[in-house]
Amino acid sequence: MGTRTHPGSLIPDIEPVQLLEPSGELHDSDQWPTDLDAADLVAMYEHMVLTRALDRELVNLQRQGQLALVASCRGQEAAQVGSAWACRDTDWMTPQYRELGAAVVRGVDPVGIGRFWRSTWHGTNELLKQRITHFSVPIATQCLHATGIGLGMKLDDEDDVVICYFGDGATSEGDAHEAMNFAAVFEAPVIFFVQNNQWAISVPVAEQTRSLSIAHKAVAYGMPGVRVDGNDVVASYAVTREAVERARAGGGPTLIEAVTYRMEPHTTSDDATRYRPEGELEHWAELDPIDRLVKHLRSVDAFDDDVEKAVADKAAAATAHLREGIWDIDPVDASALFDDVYATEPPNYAEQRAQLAAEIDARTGEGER
Ligand SMILES: Cc1ncc(C[n+]2csc(CCOP(=O)(O)OP(=O)(O)O)c2C)c(N)n1
Repeated sequence: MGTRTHPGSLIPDIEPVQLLEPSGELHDSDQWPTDLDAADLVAMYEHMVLTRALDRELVNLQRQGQLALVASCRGQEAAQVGSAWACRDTDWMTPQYRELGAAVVRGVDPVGIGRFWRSTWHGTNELLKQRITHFSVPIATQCLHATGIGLGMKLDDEDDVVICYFGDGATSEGDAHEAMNFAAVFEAPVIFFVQNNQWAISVPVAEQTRSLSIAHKAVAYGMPGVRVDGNDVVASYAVTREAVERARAGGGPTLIEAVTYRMEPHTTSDDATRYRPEGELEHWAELDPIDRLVKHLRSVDAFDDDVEKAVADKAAAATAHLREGIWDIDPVDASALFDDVYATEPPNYAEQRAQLAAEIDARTGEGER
């Protein structure tokens, strides 16, 4: 441990890696091998469409009063699907709250995500079975979890890795810096995958940092940093795969900045017209990640009406399952708040549990907890 790499060799290109052009043309690259055939690309298309359909359904359900809040990932499907595609099912994911696409690749039941946005007490507990930690609303706390999990796996001689998702806004939190510094020093197998979607609620990325890019911050930690076109699913996959392979082989962490755009407001509670400059949405709509992949698939005769319909049918079935699942969510006992926090509960827990129960009973009447 402790070998230092010359900073000059770590400085990332400011121009993001792009393999799939907005025109749909796909380039080979010696530096970023892709090993994806047409069937893989159709499968990635399917997961991106599934993500977009579920995302829209979540927003609709929120509008109908079924969910408390939703943070849409529309526009970020390529960054999420491509990066998650580079991982295997035993690798850990530590998401922020906008990572529906990564979860879809892992094959999670979307009803679990619906439960989270419905604000039932268990949040995204069920995702832990699939090695996805809770959707994290306190931004950047998940970065510390990622480094801790990664370091633990390294000490146990496991060769799984952690992909840590966070946003450009989260890079301003101390937790993100501590996590990246610690991971680099101890060569923890973590991929820090920042989706730079241009905005942290109403704060533009230009007001978030004076760095040339977010990827450039990697130089100071002594780890490789890469900027990638986050609307290019092939490049997102390729650069993440390279980082995953390095981490799995004991080469430590990587910082990836996926340059993308949040097409919806920050959440369903936000009014983006208050801060989004005129024309910005239209500019990014031209770079839509799904349209781009479709252009390519058409150009290699891997896409037609039948493919489109088959995928649309699967997406319709998945959204119907989500909608039905939302109705079936049982109310949860509020005292579950205390479960799964400590292996051995501290003595004041029983007292606090009883206090909460008494307060709820006083407000709602016995039995309505
Ligand atoms: C620790 C903490 N501080 C502040 C907030 C309030 N907050 C919620 S979302 C957000 C911006 C996050 O921006 P970014 O990380 O870029 O993610 P995005 O929402 O754009 O995906 C902030 C500051 C929070 N949730 N947690």
